[in-house]
Amino acid sequence: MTIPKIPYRFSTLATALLTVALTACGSDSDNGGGASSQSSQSSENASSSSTSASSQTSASSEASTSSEASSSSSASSEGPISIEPDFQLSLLADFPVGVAVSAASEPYTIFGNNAQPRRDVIVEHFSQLTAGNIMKMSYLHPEEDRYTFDDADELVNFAQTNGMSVHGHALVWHPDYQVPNFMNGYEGDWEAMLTDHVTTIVNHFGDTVVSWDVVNEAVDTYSSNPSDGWRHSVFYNYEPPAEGEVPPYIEVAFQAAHDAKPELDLYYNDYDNTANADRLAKTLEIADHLDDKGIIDGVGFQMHVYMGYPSLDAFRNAFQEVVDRGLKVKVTELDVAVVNPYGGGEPPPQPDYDMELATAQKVRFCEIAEVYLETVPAELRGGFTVWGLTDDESWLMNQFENATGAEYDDVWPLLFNADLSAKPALQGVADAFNGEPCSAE
Ligand code: 9MR
Repeated sequence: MTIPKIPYRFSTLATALLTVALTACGSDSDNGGGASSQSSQSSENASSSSTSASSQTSASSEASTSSEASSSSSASSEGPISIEPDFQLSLLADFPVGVAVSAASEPYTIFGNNAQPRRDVIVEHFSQLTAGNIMKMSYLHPEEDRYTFDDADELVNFAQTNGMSVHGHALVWHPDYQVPNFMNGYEGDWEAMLTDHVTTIVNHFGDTVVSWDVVNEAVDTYSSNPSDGWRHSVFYNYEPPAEGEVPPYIEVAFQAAHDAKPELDLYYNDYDNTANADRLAKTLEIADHLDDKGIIDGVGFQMHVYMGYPSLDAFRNAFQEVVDRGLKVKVTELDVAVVNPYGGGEPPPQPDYDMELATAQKVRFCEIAEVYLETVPAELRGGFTVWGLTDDESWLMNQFENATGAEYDDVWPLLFNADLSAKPALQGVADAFNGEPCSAE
């Protein structure tokens, strides 16, 4: 059942919001950051995620939801820098506008007793949900003969009830804490096993999940281990590819998903495939191989990016490569950290998230969305998704600390403050969706 989106209302939050007049400030977007920053970011991706994954399961949802109310992501003692939007973001776009959410008993779960305000904001501004965690392999398929769908079903039902779709993430992903134990060193018929995994999950959700990251992060051009540019994961090791070939497990997974539900949109998803030429080339190698077989619909660009890096031209170029192939482009995990700890040398100190920075970030979000709209024709727009709702729930603070040792209380990468008020960045995305110039005004 699809319930139409409700008209704009924000009264529950209105009194808490401080409407601000944005001061003029230029954009950092094209100042560059350097490939090395992206390299370090990416090679650390999996290890830090491990930490956050385990910490997530140990905290209670009640603790997290109550802390939401008391913590503020703004450096200002006068409260967070916020706007009072007179729009619903998703109604400004004719493609999915998504947000990654926590569910079940995770911190920041949208199902906590105190999470109604969080749910309200999500329903207000987004038309698609991605499960940040609970639809990964080990959650859905912990043992070879056992699938656990209850938590994901709750999320999918919530989305449906509120007129939102769900993007599935992710059918095949390598980190060892996400891979079900039985898949490690699997000694049986791995093709049949992986086909069963994909088929069972895709069939379970049917059309309630409209698109999938079928394979996530199969490329590894950073670690010194693989010289072929492929991640030597448990899946790769089932059957390493012949030289110059794409690892066979990727095609097996896509073929199974396609055979199960040919009408769904099937994506290959990866990070650092905008500015990093090697990673983009490998991504396109996968896309071309699957496209020749007619079993891929698009490429997902995670886009964990910074204020000044990558450049807008890098985004444009990467999107264009996919568009030129007639495939869809989906921004799957966007966040824009206001500090880049990988820029070389000592990680910079935590900045003051002041009006100038909030405004620059507004422009940056706007420009990214604008490039998406300018480069990707309407029929190839798979969607535009941010990786979390509020700044305080972002994975990045853990990531940066684990990767560099630098501690940041906040890096302000998302569209909403910890108290659920909207940031100027939300206005930036809205400006782009409305076809208005990206402006600091
Ligand atoms: O944000 C997610 C974090 O909460 C989890 O602990 C982690 C491990 O499951 O995964 C994070 O999400 C990752 C996504 O699934 C794939 N791209 C990179 C994301 C950030 O690490």
